[in-house]
Amino acid sequence: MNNLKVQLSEEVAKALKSGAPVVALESTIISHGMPYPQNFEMALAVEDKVRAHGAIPATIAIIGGVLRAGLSRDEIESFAKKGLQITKVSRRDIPVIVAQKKDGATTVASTMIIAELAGISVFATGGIGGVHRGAETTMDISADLEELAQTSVAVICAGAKSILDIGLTLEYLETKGVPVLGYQTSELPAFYTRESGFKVDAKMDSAEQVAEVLRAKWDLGLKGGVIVANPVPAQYSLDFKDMERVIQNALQEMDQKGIKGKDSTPFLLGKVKELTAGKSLETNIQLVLNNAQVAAEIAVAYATHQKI
Ligand code: PSU
Ligand code: MN
Repeated sequence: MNNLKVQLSEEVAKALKSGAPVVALESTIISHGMPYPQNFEMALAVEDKVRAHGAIPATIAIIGGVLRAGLSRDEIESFAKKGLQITKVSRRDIPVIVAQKKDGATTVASTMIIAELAGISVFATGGIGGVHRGAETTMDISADLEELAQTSVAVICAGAKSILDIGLTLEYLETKGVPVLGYQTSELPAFYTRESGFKVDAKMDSAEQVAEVLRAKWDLGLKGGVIVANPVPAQYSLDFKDMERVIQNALQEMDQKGIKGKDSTPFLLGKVKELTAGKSLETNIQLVLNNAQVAAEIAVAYATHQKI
C-alpha cells in the first residue's frame, strides 16, 4: 500500500490507516553512524524495542529513488553492509537521489521530511545535527535545525553531541521557535553524557506530558518540530571531561586535514569512536535503544490523544 509520495511497508500502512502509533527511524545512523555488523544489530534491536513498547517501527530511507517508510530485514542489512557507499541524504540531496533513482541514507532532516509526508509524527534517533564549533567562520550549521523549524515531527534524541557548539545550537533553535523538552531532566544531555551545562526549555515527567505539548503546538497550527532530549542511561554514560578532551583532539585533526561540509559530522563521529577505543559505540547503541523506548511511549500517548 502506498500514499502518493512515500512507499509504505504493508505493516506501516496498516498502522497509519488505523491510527496506531508509529515511530520513524533514520538510516544515516545505520550507514554512516556505526560499523557493520553492530549497525545492523542496532537497527533490528531498535525496531524490536519500538514494538515491545506498543508502536510500529518505520525505518526510513530512499531506495532506487523511492522514498520509503518501513524497510525489510534484507534492505536494512544492505544499508548496514554498504555503509559509506550509500549517500548521506539531507534535504538538499533528495531531488538528485530521487531523479537518479539511487539509494540514500536519510539524516534527521530528510527523515523528518519523509515521516511528515507519510503521516508519522514521532521519530527516534541518536543525536541531532546542530551549529558546529567555529560556525561563525565556517557557517557549518546542520540542515537538521532548519527542518526542525518547519517540519512537524517530534524528534526523540539524546541531545546534541559536544562536537557541536551546544550553546549556539540552542540559540538557533530558540530563534526558529523549536521547543527543546528534557525528558525527566531539566538539563540538556550531550549525547554521551547526561549533562552539558545547558538548560532545556521545559522538563517533562512523562510521555503523556510530551504528547500534550505536541497536541497543543500542532492543534494551534504552530508548525515545526519538537526536540525531546532523553539522557543516556547513567550506567552507559561517559565522562564529560574525557569526552571534551577527545573532541578537542578530533576538531584539531579535522582542521589540519581541511575536512568540511557534509563530511565533518561523519569524520568527527569516526574520530570520537577511534579515540575512545570503541567505548563510545556501546554508549551510542544503548542511548538509541533508550530513545526508541521513550519515542514508542510518546507515540502511544499521542495516538491515544488523537482518538479521543
Ligand atoms: N549525530 C550523531 N550521529 C549521527 C548523526 C549526527 O551523533 O549519526 C547524523 C544524523 O543523521 C544527523 C546528521 O541528522 O548526522 C547531521 O549531519 P550534518 O551535520 O551534516 O547535517
Ligand atoms: Mn554540516
